[in-house]
Amino acid sequence: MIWNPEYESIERTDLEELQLRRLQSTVAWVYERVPYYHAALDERGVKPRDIRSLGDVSRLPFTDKSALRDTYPFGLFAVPIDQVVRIHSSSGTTGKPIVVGYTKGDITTWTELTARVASAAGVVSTDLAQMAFGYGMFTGGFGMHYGLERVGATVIPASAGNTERHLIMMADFGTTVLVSTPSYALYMAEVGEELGVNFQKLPLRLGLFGAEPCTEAARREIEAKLHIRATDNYGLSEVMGPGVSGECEYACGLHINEDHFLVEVVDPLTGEPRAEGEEGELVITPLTKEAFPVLRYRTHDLTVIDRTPCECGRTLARMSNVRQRTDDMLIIRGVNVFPSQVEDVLFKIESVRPHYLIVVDRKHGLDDIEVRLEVAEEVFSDIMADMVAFTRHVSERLHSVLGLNVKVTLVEPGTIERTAGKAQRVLDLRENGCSDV
Ligand code: DLL
Repeated sequence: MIWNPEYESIERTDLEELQLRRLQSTVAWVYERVPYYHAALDERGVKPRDIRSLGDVSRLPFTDKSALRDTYPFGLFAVPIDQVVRIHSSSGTTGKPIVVGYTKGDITTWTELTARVASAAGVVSTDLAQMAFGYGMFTGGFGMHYGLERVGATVIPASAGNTERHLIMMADFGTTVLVSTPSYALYMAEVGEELGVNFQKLPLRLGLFGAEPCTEAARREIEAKLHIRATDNYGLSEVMGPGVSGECEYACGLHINEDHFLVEVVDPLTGEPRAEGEEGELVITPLTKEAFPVLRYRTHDLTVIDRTPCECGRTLARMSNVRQRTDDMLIIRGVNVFPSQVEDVLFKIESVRPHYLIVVDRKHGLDDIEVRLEVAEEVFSDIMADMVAFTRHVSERLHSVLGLNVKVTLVEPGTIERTAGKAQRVLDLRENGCSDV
């Protein structure tokens, strides 16, 4: 169902007019209220009145995570703290966390946008939606919660973790929708299998997954194991949280809520625009934020935008599923490696389970890459030669794609750490220099 046809199916020319008006107000809003942006715009010689077309967005400065860190905690807020009704924060991997704030109006907008995402995925008012995102500083739990309630679904605010309790509630309450990261859904499937849960018999029918990449193989595995339809939705704290984009029933990209977010795709190195339909880094300018508006936020997420009409009737552009970030890239002995490339190879091999860890280390000044891989029980055969052959096979496949020798270590099912949140696929021991000799 289209939650808000007036906007989700808006004529593109009307949309662009609306976006321009909103962009103009946003630029004026930050210029007047946020000293950081006042200075950044002055430095570029740009005044709010200079924004006369959507193309003028390129005259605005980019914002990177560092600006949020440097102004920690509230330096980029555009309203006094007494008008802020909620804050969230994202820890990231290094340095200070970033803090984002919401006015009452922002919460209303956020609710509307997560309601759209839930509705596009297929949630209806008779659904029982079980939340397995954390309620806390992470935007996932609260963000999706409000939207689901808005659609009229019954929300089960179970939060992240305590997998057995999740499974019990799922069966006892007759949960129909699961909201989580895709890796946690896989973990639930695994624990469920161990506990003898028959997912086919449960009313569970739909998954709203987001907050981390999900390969096609992982999606298929979730669908097969949980007997549900899996959908993807995307967002980031810096521009709101979940609610930026989500798949409709045609699963051909994620519809971006363009009336609230102006998107650009740029060359990650130069910041220059990429041609329509080319992959690049997604840059987002929220158009209606009050407390925490940012200009041209560099997401570091790689995607392709498709503005052709979708069969569902929404006119909003679609972004392809985000598989990798520009800052995910590992450089190993001078070779560029994206974790998603490794994952693609692994998931094409039968008997490989969707749990792996890439370990990068430096020994005697040389980088080493190891893939620790969980495989099905039957691969752990009594015949050593079979295991050696399997390991060699995986290693050769990785070599043919990456052009690197990769040490492959088979580990028993269940030994790679599971998390209730975002999966950690890479352990880079070079960063802290622990084993550099
Ligand atoms: O992960 C917001 C969110 C919560 C989105 C729940 C969807 C559902 P952050 O913790 O700030 O916010 O992390 C944002 O996570 O820049 C992407 O790299 C990644 N990410 C989020 N959604 C997806 C997705 C939330 N569907 C960062 N596919 C983003 C791939 C995703 N990556």
